[in-house]
Amino acid sequence: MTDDLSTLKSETEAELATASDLRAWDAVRVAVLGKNGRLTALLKELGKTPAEQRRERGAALNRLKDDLTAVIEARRAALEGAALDARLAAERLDVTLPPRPAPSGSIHPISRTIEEMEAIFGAMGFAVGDGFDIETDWFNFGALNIPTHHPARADHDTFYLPGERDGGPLLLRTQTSDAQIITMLAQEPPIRIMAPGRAYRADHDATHSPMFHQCEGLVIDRDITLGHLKGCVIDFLRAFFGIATLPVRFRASYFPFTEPSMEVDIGWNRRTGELGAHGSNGGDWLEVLGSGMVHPRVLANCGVDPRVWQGFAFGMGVERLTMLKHGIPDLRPFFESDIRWLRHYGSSPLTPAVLHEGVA
Ligand code: 2NL
Repeated sequence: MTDDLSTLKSETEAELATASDLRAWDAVRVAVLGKNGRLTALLKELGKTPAEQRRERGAALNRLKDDLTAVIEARRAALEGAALDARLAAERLDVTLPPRPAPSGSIHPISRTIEEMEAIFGAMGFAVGDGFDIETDWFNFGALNIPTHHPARADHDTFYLPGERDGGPLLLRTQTSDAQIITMLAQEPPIRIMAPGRAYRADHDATHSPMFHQCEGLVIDRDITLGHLKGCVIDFLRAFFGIATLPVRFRASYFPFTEPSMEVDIGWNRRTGELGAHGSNGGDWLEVLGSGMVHPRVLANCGVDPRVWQGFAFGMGVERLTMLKHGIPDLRPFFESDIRWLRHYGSSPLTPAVLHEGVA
C-alpha cells in the first residue's frame, strides 16, 4: 500500500475510534466513502494515473475500500450494541418489586346503609322501587291522604318549583312514598316494595339537611296484619344493627297515610350511646322509624280495593340510622365531601353490604 493510502486508513481508524455515537460515526463514513469523500476522490483520480500504474493502483484502492467499509461497519455495530446495552440498563425493570397500592375510592356511608337495607329487605322478598325527586303535589301529598292545609304542605316546609303538571304544583318530594304510589298504580297486589332515595325539606340546622335520604317500605296482600308489620320491622332493625336481642318498642302515633300508626323505638343507653342497652343498666328508648297499616283511602287513591287488600308501610331516615349504627355524631359532614371524613367512614367497594344473617 502506498503512503497516502495507509495514511487514509490509519486516520480513518483513529477518527472511528473517537466517534462516540452514531452521528459522529456517520460523519466519518461520509468524509471517507461519501460523494465528496477522501476515498471517492482517490477513485475518481484513477483515470489520471499513468496506464502502467493504473491496474495496481486500482486494485489497491479497491482493497482499501473493502477494508474501510469493513471497519466502518464494525464500528457501527459496536456503537449500536453499546446504545442498546445502555437502553436496556436504563429501562431495567425489577419484576420482583411489590405492586404499588392502587388508589381506591370508598362507598359513602349513606350508600352503604341503603345497600344494607336493600340486602335485608331483599332477603325478605322486597323489590326496590324508584320515584322522582321532582314530583307533583298529588304523588307527594294527595295520594297519601295528606289534607290540603296540612302543615307539611306549607311553603316553609316544602320546596315548591315553578310550573305545574296535571293541574297541581311541582315540588321536591318530601318523602320517597311516590315510588310506592307509582307501584300501586302500575301493578296488582300482592306488593312488597322498598323505596330508598333522596327527599327534601326546607329545613337547615345542625340536625336537618334540606336534602336527606329516606327508606320507605310497603307490603300489600289479602290478609296482612299489624303482626306482620311488627315482625318485619323487628327483624329488620335487629339485622341492620347486628344485635339479636335489640329491644324494640311500638308506640301509638298518627300519620295521615296510615291507620293505626306506630312509632318504633329501640333500646339504647343515653349516656354512652350504646344500642341494645335497654333494661338492666338503666337504658332509654330512641325513636328510629314510623309505621302503620296503610290507610284505606290511600289504597283507594291508588286503585287498590281496600275491601280486598290491606297492608303496612313504614319510613325511616337513612342519615339518622347510619349515625346511630356507626356512632357518627354530626349530620353535616355527610354532605361536605371532606376526603378525610369519607375515608374514615367510607367502606371498601370490594366488601359486599353485610346481611347480618343468622342474627335473629
Ligand atoms: C317517618 C314515617 C312513614 C309511611 C312512611 C307510607 C307510604 C305509603 C302508604 C302509607 Cl305509599 N304509608 N309510608 C308510613 C308510615 C310512616 O314514615 O317517620 N319517616 C321518616
